[in-house]
Amino acid sequence: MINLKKTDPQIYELVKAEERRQKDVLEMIPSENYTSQAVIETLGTVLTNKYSEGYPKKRYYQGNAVVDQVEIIAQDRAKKLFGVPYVNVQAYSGSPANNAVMMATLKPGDTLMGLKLAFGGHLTHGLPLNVSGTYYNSVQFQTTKDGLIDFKEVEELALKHKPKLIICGFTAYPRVVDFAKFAKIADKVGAILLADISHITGLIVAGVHPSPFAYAHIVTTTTHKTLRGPRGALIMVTDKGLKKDPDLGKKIDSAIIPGLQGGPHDNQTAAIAVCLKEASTASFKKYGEQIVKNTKALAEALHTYGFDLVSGGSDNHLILIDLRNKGVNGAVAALALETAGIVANKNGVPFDTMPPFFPSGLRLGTPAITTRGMKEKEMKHVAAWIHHAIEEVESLALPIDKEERKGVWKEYKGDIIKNKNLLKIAKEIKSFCVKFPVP
Ligand code: DSN
Repeated sequence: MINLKKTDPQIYELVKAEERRQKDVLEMIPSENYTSQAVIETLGTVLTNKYSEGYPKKRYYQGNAVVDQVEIIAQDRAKKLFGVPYVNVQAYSGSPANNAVMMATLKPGDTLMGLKLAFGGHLTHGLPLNVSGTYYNSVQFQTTKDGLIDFKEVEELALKHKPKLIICGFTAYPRVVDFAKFAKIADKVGAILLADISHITGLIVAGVHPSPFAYAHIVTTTTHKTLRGPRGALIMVTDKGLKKDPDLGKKIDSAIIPGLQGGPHDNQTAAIAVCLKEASTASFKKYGEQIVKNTKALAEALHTYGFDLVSGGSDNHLILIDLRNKGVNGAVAALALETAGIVANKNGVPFDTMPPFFPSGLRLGTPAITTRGMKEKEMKHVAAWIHHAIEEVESLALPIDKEERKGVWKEYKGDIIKNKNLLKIAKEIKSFCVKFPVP
């Protein structure tokens, strides 16, 4: 980065600071990961200079002979890896990808169904504040008290509202997604089934999570979570999807451009191609398997410290802790953990009575620390650190009253970031992390 250092030392220093931060802490946000140096190099290439609206061999601008080859390689690798007949690699990220699917399959006012955000769904699965919940008639399902998809409710709602699109695949769901059950319901009402597998793509590639490709009509995924690529997304149409509507691929292409986007980010497309090559290796499969082993080991260890895990454990890469039995709010816990060198995120739990900024839970994931080479043995240390960090803040209960909470939270924040025991854990974690280099 010699040029960046010379031109803009301020940004250079910030990039270096972030590099150090990512090395020194346990990154445990389940949607984050460390991408390879090959992917990072690709993002910083001259491909960023090009405009290429349109699709390979059908562009609105000249000079795209090279970009065409890049995009075709990305498409072919995705088709091969996932066994699909159609893919669009241009969506800027997961939310635009899901928006494109809605634009391709629905008219404004049509009905879609998805899991409520507060129960582990995503913004784009029909949240009333999101475009998916304002332009379309969004019917939302939730989970049972145990945090499991309530298929009885899903079926009842589907039969009553006859949605044109049903979305499954979630962001804070620690259990296997039963794509076959969703497909049965979608087929019964003639709906298109969209599987948004963003969180679990790496696990599906590794064969440690059931695959949606025989069941869904459309599959979307971000490329930067367990798939470990650059930020970006894939929209795939399955054989079942093309059978239902042979024009589905064309409709998605048109929804991306001119519907929602302009020129694709060609450096990102190239980096997606690189990540797909990496994902087709034996070592990627091992990494995917290890994610699940690590999460199970972490869940078991947390359980022994009395943590209440939503659904009782995990089948995938993430754990959702209901902190109410510890008397600690998710916001307090997340800040305590960050101070201790463990980066996670506060999260709602099923039937949470607290607001999204002060939810009752904590979401933790193992993909990034698995990429660093940590295994089951290390998960025991991680659980112990989490336990000790939460113990430090067990006396810091947040008031229910909003105004009262504001003042108390400000005071707690100041105390937490200066807490000597938390800072001591951060030091231990920093030296522990040296043994597990980032890619
Ligand atoms: N923000 C992502 C996550 O953390 O799950 C979803 O888009």
